Amino acid sequence: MELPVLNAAPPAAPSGGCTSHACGSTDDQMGHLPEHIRQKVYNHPCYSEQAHHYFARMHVAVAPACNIQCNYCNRKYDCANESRPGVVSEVMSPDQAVKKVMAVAATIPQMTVLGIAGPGDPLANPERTFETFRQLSEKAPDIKLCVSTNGLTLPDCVDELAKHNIDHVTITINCVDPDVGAKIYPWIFWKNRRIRGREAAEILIAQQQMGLEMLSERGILVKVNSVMIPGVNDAHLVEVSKIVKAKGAFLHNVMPLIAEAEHGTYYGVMGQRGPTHEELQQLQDQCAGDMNMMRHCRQCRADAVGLLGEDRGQEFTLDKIEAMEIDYAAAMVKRAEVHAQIEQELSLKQQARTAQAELAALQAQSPLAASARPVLMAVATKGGGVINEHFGHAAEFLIYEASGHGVRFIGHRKTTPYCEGGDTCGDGESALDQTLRVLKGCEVVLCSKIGYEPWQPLEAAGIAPNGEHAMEAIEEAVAAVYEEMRVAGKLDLPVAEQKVA
Ligand code: CLF
Ligand code: SF4
Repeated sequence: MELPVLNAAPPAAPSGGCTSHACGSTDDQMGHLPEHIRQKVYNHPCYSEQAHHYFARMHVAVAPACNIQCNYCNRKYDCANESRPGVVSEVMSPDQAVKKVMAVAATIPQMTVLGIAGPGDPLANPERTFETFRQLSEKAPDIKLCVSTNGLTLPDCVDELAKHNIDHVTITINCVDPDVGAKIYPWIFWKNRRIRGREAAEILIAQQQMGLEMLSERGILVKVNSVMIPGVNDAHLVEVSKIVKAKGAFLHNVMPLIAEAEHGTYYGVMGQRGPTHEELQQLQDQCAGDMNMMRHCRQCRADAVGLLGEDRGQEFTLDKIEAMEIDYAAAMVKRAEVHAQIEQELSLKQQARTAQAELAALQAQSPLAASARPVLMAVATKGGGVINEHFGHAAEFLIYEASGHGVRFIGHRKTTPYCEGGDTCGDGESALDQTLRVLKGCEVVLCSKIGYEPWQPLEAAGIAPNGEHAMEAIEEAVAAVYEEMRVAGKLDLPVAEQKVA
């Protein structure tokens, strides 16, 4: 059977390259990337911020075992190096996993990437992990394959990874100093022995670094995940960023520690706190001087399905998959058509972004830029790069910073949807109160619609609700609102804070 070839051309590189200070996001640097690397990232929702609005990923939970212990992990849950702690995925066999992937790919043509990320460490389960990859590279060659690991056995697996055309590998590297590592990893299981303390961290770090170098030599793209643990490795992660970049890592994803006592992890029980939104952004900005930073990670489940931030797993339970008839050759034709449409849209968006970046570069040189303060805006979206979500239905908001230098994406914040939250949630906090707390620091919230009721509390909290840019491209709408604020004189900095342009 001859399989159709996907439209392989990624959106054309912008001619001007990156001219705004938003450099540091993968997309703004796409124009500088060699063609073979652009091919690998343009439709990978984790490696390209822009792609995550359009393309979906899925995980299959085929890897139950782990060979190390992290202080933020409890083995009852998914590997917290990629997933939110407290989330449990059901383990499946490689055969079941392959069937599921083909069912999802046929149903959600935007799904471009299959990742194995748990529930334990994929490379501590090499037979199950590689059997899944082997079958998929044969049966569904239009799907990119991706894996995430703690790195302990990575050097032994590099040849096998290359053999199955696995182009994207994530290594969780929380430290390069064994004294820091000893505070994060109580033990590792290595050469049939449990090794503890500093010696364990030393071995783990050496294996991670060796694995990173070996992958870079083979041209496999490496993303490094780091869990930010305040007081343990936060001050150290800028150094980690420098080192992994020098060794060829493509992207750095600094994720917040989530430690709750009810998860039963060492850090949770000991009351180790996670970082605030501000602390996380500050560290990401510091690391961005040295590396491309990922800021749109959703800490997915080991069985996640759909766009980042959505979970369509319930549509693909084993009984439902059993009942599906899948004609994968026909599905590939459909997938190729959908991908071509998205690529066309991305290409147009890229041209608009380039024009916007050039304008922002000009504006940045004007005295206005020096006297206008940056503003954080929250955006409700269901994907597609447009403002298309009702305020009351949003389970998360994307956060953008607008300034005289342009618009940049800085992260996302989760909440309980206002319309589904009832009167209270959690420890008595109402859904609206929770959203107000989550949006702290933002001055505008952009959504497709907003009811009368939350309007006044938002304004009282200093957040202007705005439903006037429904279905518009996010970055253009944020820039337009910022310009309106500037014209209305809402952006003037106190004289003492104005820089000389
Ligand atoms: Fe999965 Fe990870 Fe591959 Fe993406 S997730 S294995 S690189 S396909 Fe992505 Fe999810 Fe963050 Fe991971 S948003 S947790 S970074
Ligand atoms: Fe848990 Fe993942 Fe760490 Fe293993 S590598 S202990 S599964 S967080």
